Amino acid sequence: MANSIGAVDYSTSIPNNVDLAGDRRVLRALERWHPNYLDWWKDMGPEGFQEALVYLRTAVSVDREGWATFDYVKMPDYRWGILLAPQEEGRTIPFGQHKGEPVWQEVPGEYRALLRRLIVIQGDTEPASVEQQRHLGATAPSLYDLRNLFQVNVEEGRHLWAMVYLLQKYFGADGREEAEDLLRRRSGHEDSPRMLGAFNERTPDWLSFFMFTFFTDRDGKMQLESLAQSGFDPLSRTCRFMLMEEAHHMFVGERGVGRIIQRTAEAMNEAGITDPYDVERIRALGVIDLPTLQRKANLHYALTLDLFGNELSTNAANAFNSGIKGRFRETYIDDDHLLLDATYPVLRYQDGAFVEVQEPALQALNMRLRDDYIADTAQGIARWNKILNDRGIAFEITLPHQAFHRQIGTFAGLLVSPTGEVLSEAEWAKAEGDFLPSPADATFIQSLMVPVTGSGEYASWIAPPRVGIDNKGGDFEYVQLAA
Ligand code: BYC
Ligand code: FE
Ligand code: FE
Repeated sequence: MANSIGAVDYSTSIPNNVDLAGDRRVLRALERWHPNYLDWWKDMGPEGFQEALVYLRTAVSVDREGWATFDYVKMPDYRWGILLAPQEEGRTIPFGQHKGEPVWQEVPGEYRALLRRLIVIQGDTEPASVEQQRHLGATAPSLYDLRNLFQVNVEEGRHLWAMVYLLQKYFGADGREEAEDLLRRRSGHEDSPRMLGAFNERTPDWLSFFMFTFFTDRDGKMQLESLAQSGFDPLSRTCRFMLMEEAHHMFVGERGVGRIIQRTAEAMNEAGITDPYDVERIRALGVIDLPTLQRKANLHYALTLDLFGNELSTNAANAFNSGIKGRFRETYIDDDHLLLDATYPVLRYQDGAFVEVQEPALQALNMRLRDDYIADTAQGIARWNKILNDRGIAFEITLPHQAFHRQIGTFAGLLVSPTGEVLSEAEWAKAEGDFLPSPADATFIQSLMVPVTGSGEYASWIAPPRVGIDNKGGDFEYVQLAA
């Protein structure tokens, strides 16, 4: 039995700390869903490598200390479990019209539809990212990176389980249907695509993968932090545990790009190249030039900003007012947590200029979360730039203007350069290749995507990590490829 705090019951087919053994209805529903999940994993999960032994982290506890163990596992044998952060005694709803009331352990009837929709959207992104990344194993730059890819993949799979548990436990028959649909939609599919834009884009190469985990998994962090504030306690507890795994995903992205930047800087210095725009000579060194990295960053940043929805949103206002979705670090914010009279500055394009307009704060919650995201992202970008600065390379990665290349919200339809000039169609067409990855960039990056599978070997375009995973070295055999 899972009775000590944090302990997870591994005796049942589905590891959990929610006493599934004592909840036959939900256990049976999940056991029925499980084979469909495995079918999905085999069809849409990592291509190849299903027989390989991967040195994976598995969550075995929800205690902050020592919550995971590492061991060689075949991915289909990964123990996808249902883990909720421990219940906090006496927790009250931290915001909205029910502020101060005890949190809900059951779904409040009047908010059922709203809650279900948010859980489904969150759930939909998790398998989508696995689908987007499924071809990358074939071109991994090292066994270390291959292992990190698969770690991210199995944990995104577990995040799907986390949302499916909530649907099966709290939403009865329609929850069961939603759980099936989460396995039915496909990233980029013409007829049944994933729900949000960025999750239908391709992740064609490892640079895209690292950019995605840096930029888009960070949207995951922001959204999960907001849902972790929820007055619906099971959602809050679920998200709090997911966030412990999420940190690794962003680490993979930040350090992945960081190691690429490092390698490029070192190769430039060794070859005596000081001009970062001397692209042909830099590419000839087998490394990725910095302007190409900037264009990739531009693309992933813009796609990710779209995930915050419209700047002004009644959905967001309702979710906050009803205590379902809070703000980033809600409990640390010093205000009334009701926002009925508050305003918030929202960026707009008006009369030929970008201006901030004060809007009702409740309506502007998507904008606020996007601002928090931008600040969080900027810290990672600063660490990338330090790598360049430390090696004397005169180049700075920058975040493009918020209106650049947007498809959702008030800037959709505007043609805006990364530095924030509004362009004509002709100007855009002429400069697009400087702003966004071009077909030529894609061809060049693809030319570098050759697998490197020897222990301790790394592709020409990426530096080895300073330290490995679980205190192992960079030359540890992180994946034992099947004979
Ligand atoms: N693409 O009122 P609005 C992660 C829709 S990532 C397509 O502004 P709202 C992860 C919108 O649904 C985190 N459609 O919307 C990362 C709405 O449709 P309906 C995922 C879009 O609700 C990496 C309509 O436009 N979690 O975990 O205020 C790897 C009106 O918009 C998009 C969440 O997002 C778009 N980009 O805000 C793995 C949290 N944007 O209802 C995993 C849950 C908007 O009128 N979701 N629309 O038919 C939410 O909180 C909100 O649904 C959103 C949208 C913030 C996404
Ligand atoms: Fe996730
Ligand atoms: Fe993630």
